[in-house]
Amino acid sequence: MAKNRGTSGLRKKVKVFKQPNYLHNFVQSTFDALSADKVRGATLVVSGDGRYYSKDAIQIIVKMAAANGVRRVWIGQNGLLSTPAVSAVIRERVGADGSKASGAFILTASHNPGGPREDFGIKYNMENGGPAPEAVTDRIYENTKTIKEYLIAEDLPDVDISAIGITSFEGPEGQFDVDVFDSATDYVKLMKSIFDFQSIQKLLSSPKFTFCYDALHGVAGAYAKRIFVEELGAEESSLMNCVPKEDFGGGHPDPNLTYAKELVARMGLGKSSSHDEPPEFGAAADGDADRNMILGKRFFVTPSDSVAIIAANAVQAIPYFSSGLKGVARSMPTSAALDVVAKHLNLKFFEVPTGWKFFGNLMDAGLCSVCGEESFGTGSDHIREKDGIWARLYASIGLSMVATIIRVMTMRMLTQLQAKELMAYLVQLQSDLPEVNKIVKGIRSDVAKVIHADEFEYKDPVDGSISKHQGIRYLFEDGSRLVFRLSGTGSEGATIRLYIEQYEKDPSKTGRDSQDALAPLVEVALKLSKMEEFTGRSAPTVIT
Ligand code: G16
Repeated sequence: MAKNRGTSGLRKKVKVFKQPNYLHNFVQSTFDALSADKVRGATLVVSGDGRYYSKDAIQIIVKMAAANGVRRVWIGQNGLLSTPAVSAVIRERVGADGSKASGAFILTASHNPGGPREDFGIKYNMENGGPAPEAVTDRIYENTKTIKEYLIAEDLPDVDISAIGITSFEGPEGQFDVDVFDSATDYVKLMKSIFDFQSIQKLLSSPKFTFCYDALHGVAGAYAKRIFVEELGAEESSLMNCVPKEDFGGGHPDPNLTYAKELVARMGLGKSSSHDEPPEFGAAADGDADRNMILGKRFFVTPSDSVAIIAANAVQAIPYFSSGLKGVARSMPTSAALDVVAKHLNLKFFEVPTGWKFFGNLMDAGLCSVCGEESFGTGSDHIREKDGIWARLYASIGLSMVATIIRVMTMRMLTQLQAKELMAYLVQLQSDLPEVNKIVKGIRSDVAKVIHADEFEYKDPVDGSISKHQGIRYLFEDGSRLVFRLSGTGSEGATIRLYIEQYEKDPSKTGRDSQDALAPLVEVALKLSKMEEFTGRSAPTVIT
């Protein structure tokens, strides 16, 4: 089996997952990587974003769970649970017999497309509701290399996952229950304990506040109608693409300016005026509803700014945070806007590698309340995953504050081919700062000096574990940064992510087009890394 330690689980084309025993090997290797009490007699959640192949995968995992001695499996109706809802279910749901879940298989390839020729994915979340830490994913990977057999209760009949209710079976290891429950109830209850729903309802009923929400045919649709329409009284016409589909309607369920085209057009981006007045506020989610994109009328809020804005206003805006923030955290490539807020509010601050799992330890130790990533993820310690609907609820309250705070611009670029050679070159280059500066000055004399370069390494302050090779950073004297790292979520080939950031102190310059403003740094990044030489590309495949 291929290496499965991606940024968040195993993601491959459906045809790869359909190979004999492929999914089975991953599932058995996961059971074998967990301590026995988390499997035998335990309660497991199995659900996901509903993409193609999920229904088959659920039946396989249920049968394997029974054979491995699992006592009960909880499944969201029709196999649907968003990634944040899975986290909420693990942490909050109590079964009719008082049972609590000890983990979950989440079936999703996140923002990657779905369908017979597209992507499927699976990851395991632990009893704290967060993604398995590296120690566990490393064990899973090692097991996949040596696995000789898997256990499966072939005789167990398929379970009807469309009907709510508990079905009991006589499994090979004794009684085995499958509990199919409503996908939204636990999550909605949690949201109501965090936000002041009455105030949001008042805001949404104001004729001055118009919004639209695009689920890109992902699982967010199952929550959007329930929360925005049924609970908060919004017009159904505010929802776009909110029917979950196995192939996401043929689209790419990635909430960014490239793929959420319909929403971007409706919000009037890039137009100074339009025939139809755009709504005041827009948001989108990815396939499994953990990522989010926030837009204002004719403007885009970068995810890096979102987390800074959330942190800056959390205590005043959200009842859940009324007693203060324990600390804040961002992933390394996320812009330093949050650092500015943390300094200003005198908050504990952490910079972690890419991957939501790194925030979980900080939250469990009571060190962090709000965190975020440039890859369209924001969240808090209410669960242990990033949370697209939470972010959208927050943003509708915080929107009025947005326009004044955006000061940092970021940009991301993708390419394929020879990514590893390019990274090896950059690792070598970063160790010689005078040489780096000589090259930079030769490319653009108007760009600031590089004062520090390194390959990012993280020592977890809670458990002391060390994560190496987390990307290469070039830090400039004026606060600008260039970061290069390999993506860990693609299902094929290799993708380089290039993050370009510039701090702008002058408020009169903050409205500039980010591509224009960043042009000198883009030139430096492409030439310094010999991008064209290594990859044959002189421009990115996607800019977000
Ligand atoms: C996953 C992780 C995120 C991480 C992202 C990075 O997101 O959950 O914490 O920021 O991957 O992606 P890449 O490695 O491609 O840059 P998701 O939404 O894909 O599960």
